Amino acid sequence: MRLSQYFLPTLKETPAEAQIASHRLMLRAGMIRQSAAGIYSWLPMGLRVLRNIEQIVREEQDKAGAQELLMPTIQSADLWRESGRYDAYGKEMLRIVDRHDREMLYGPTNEELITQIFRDNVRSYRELPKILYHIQWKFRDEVRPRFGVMRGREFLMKDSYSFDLDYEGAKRSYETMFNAYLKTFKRLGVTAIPMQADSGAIGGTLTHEFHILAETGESGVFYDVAYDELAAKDGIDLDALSKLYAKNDELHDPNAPGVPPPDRLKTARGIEVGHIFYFGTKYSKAMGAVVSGPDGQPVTVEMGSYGIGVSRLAGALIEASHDDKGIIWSECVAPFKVGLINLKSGDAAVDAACEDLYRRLPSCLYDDRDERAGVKFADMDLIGLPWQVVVGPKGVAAGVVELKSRATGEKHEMSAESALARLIS
Ligand code: 5CA
Repeated sequence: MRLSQYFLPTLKETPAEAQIASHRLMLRAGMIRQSAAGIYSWLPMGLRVLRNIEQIVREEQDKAGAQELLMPTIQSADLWRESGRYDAYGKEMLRIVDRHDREMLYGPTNEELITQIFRDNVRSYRELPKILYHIQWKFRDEVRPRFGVMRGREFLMKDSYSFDLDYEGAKRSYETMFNAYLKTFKRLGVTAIPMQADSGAIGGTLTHEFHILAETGESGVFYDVAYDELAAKDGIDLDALSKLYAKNDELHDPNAPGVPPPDRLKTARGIEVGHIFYFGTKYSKAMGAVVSGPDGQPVTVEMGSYGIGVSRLAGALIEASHDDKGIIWSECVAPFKVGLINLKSGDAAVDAACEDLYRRLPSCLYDDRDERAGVKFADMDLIGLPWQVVVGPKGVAAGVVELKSRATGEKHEMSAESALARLIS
């Protein structure tokens, strides 16, 4: 992509409404624009990141054996009356009336709809277990939408739902998702700490939240220092991990059994990027999701639900990785892998060297604008692509370009061919 043609409205000034780094940087780097309180448009640069996050989440769900489907955003109020949540959900639910005066709503989550789909289509225990998921926009009329996409009213969620014949099966599904979450966050380049949680409006007995550590996190977290040691290792030892103490500030009790001694107890702030629930037959019983068991008797299925805040993750990853100049993307979610800077657009030799690199780099944003070098450097640091290749008249004359790592700031001069060899792997 040529920057001269790209729709990338960057901002020099810090937007006054943004209180935290990720919100400021997403606005400044031309990723998002607010359209109403807590409702955002994703501009091309932001959408690329969102899609990359979504794809990693999708791949790990697929690997875990979950199957993707797509349910609508608009749901019928009657469905939610079956579970009793239509009244219970309160003001956070956006309620809509259609032209026939039928009550509808913009889905804040999908337990009811997936239970209906299951109940209408699955008859026998032989079809179990099943884990179904979708990646879809949700709406929750939050009292205080804030921090940009981190607490929006409209947001993108990956939500999975498991169906099993009995508790043992449901627990296996829960563990499968628990594992998939650890792998997902690891692939995204962050440590997410699973902690025992409160089940809130979803209901249930077994539930974990996954928190990315960041100073601006909304929740206080208390956890065993051994997490940091385990996270540094390559393979994740689930058994070891699940025995460690980790609680958010609402549930932390310094006097409870199992709390590590003060020198082993870490306090930090966390961003909740995932939340998983086992809730047994809460919805299946209320809505009649029943299969025939091995002995022909009807069995009410055991369920769980598993959410990841996909759009929240875009902000959370920036909170976890930025500096005073801008965003620092890891390669797996970066909108482009390389930013190519032409220091003298219009100079025939520099243009030719850049065009050649641009043609051969598969994921490259080429700054071909007629701008000062300082502006180009600042913009490239702001948008945070992992690699920068800088091409100027002196370098071209000497047969070298400069390769810079955004994360470390390290710069090396080398031939264009060596730079290409390093960047195309
Ligand atoms: N049905 C369950 C699991 S599928 C559920 O809705 N869980 S949840 O309420 O915890 O939401 C799942 C994830 O969505 C959260 O962990 C969080 O990362 C994200 N999320 C929740 N509310 C918002 C919001 N207002 N803005 C952005 N992301 C949100």
